[in-house]
Amino acid sequence: MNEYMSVLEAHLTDANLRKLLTIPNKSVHKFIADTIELCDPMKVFICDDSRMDVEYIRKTAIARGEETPLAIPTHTVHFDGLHDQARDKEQTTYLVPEGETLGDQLNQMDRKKGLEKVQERLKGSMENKKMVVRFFCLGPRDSVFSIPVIQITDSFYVAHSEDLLYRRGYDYFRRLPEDAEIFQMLHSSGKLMHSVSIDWQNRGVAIDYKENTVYSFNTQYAGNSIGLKKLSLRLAIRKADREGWLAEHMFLMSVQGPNERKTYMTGAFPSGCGKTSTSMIPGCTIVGDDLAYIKNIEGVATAANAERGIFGIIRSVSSKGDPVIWAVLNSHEPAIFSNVLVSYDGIPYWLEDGRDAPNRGINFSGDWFEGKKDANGEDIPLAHKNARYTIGLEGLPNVDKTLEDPNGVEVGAVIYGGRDADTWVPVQQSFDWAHGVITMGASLESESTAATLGPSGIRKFQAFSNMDFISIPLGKYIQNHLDFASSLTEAPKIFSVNYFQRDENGQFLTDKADKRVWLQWMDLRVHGDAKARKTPTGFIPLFEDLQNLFREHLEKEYSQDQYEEQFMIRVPELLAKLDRIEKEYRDYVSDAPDILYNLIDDQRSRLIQAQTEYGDCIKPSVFSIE
Ligand code: SPV
Ligand code: MN
Repeated sequence: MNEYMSVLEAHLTDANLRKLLTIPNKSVHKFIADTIELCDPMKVFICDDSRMDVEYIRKTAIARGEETPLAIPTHTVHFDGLHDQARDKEQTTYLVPEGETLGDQLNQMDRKKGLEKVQERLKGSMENKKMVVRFFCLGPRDSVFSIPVIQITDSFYVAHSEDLLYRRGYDYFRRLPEDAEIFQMLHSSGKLMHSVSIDWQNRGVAIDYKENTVYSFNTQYAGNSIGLKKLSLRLAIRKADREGWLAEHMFLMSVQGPNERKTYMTGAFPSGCGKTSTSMIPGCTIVGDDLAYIKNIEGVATAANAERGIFGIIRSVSSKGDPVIWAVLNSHEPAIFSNVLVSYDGIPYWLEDGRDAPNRGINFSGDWFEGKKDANGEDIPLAHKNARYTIGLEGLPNVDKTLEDPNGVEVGAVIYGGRDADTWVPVQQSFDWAHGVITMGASLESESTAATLGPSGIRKFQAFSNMDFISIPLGKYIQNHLDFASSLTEAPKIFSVNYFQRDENGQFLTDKADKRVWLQWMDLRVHGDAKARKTPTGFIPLFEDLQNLFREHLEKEYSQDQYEEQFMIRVPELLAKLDRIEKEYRDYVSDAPDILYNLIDDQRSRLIQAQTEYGDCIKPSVFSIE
């Protein structure tokens, strides 16, 4: 008998209490009892991952109107409120104990004050509602990557989404030692109207890293509410910092090279910049599209996917451009669509899906018809730009067979990329690990997208594509990356990519499909099978190698003109970028390591020297082959 028993006994039915008490961990009992006292739910449901319990969650999400069935019986749609369509960065705050700081770039407030605000927001938030308790495991179960997570929510949509996205963990929790480190997630949608959070002006996400607990309130958008996604990533980054590994906003995939060899690559692109579409490239297999944990296991950089599903952007997914996703979204594999348009016969539509859209239906604004305006007189689009789909990975024909491997996979390459109109070439390799960490990861910039609230298309500093989630001072985070390689037998190769280069008329210089070639070139470089030209910013491909790869993998003729335009070194733009990055660190990152400034200086000198010799725009062919 433990001290929280009276609260649990008073609020749980015998059946639910029995399910809970097979998990012996007292901190779990305490978290649940404390939440009951704070949020005052009418009922409590403990989910034991049995088929019956999991089905109950899906059915209740539908019965409560948080989801609506679609024409395909395994599919549902969920709508978020008009003002709750993306991650709210402004209202996402770290609760920092007295005397600590996370540096000038992260939103933070005094922990004590923050906890008071959280208590205020969550007090009585589950009156007249049922509270769901679920147990999950981030990373494969029973592996060095596993992190147990308890999720409490009053949203059955959240509990259902997590079922598709994460590994069930009830049995795993039953085996945990008493002192296991557990992440605790507490979410409440707050006041609802038509199943939508209406108190969005008081929404927030508060990260109490001291207690490994994250609170989310008055929101339902998955990026703010799903505890195992970005809420846990922020805690995982701190855990990784303490334990000497890396928790990253990265896909993890396998590229097939000559003779069927497989090279695992992990890639960090900001939200909405091509992580999912890269990991879905035909001919490759996917382990994960959003969150990777990378550990040094016996001298080898080894990675696993924290998740087992995809919460993907659906805009512009079409039968032609994304045949794999398209097929899954039209199959009977379970799926939750969010913020799409639903026709009266239950078919979901979204922006740029390549179909003729109906001119009316239901969307996030309610009944929708073509020409419908919002309060400001602006057209309401048929679906939101950040509309999404939620699916499990196991239903995909291209899922990599290591998805559940507790040993993870060896990482051959790490890729950094953003929405960058005018600086980086389509693909290049860093000179070494430190050069890649500093001039690629730490120097990443990207235009903002609809994945976060606020205007899109604004160039922002986006170090490691992880700026929205980094939860330790940035200089320390960079130093951790530098240190990570020092005890590896061989560090992965680091590359940068840029799918968003434009010419002076604003036209993209590369095709969506071309990324396959950049990856195949990386595979050759990882195995020492291709030479490269050494530019001031990194190693770039030879024209002949790309020409062959375009023929072999895309049946496309790649021209010398394309090569010269795409791989031209744009010196003034690159120098301006170095200045912006250096200023960012000097102004805001007091703990940036010296090597960052040294490597930026070196890159600047190489660029200036090349500019003196060859001018502002330098053809790739002038650089020597190594
Ligand atoms: C992202 O925005 O990076 C996502 C979706 O992957 S979410 O973080 O859940 O908003
Ligand atoms: Mn993401």
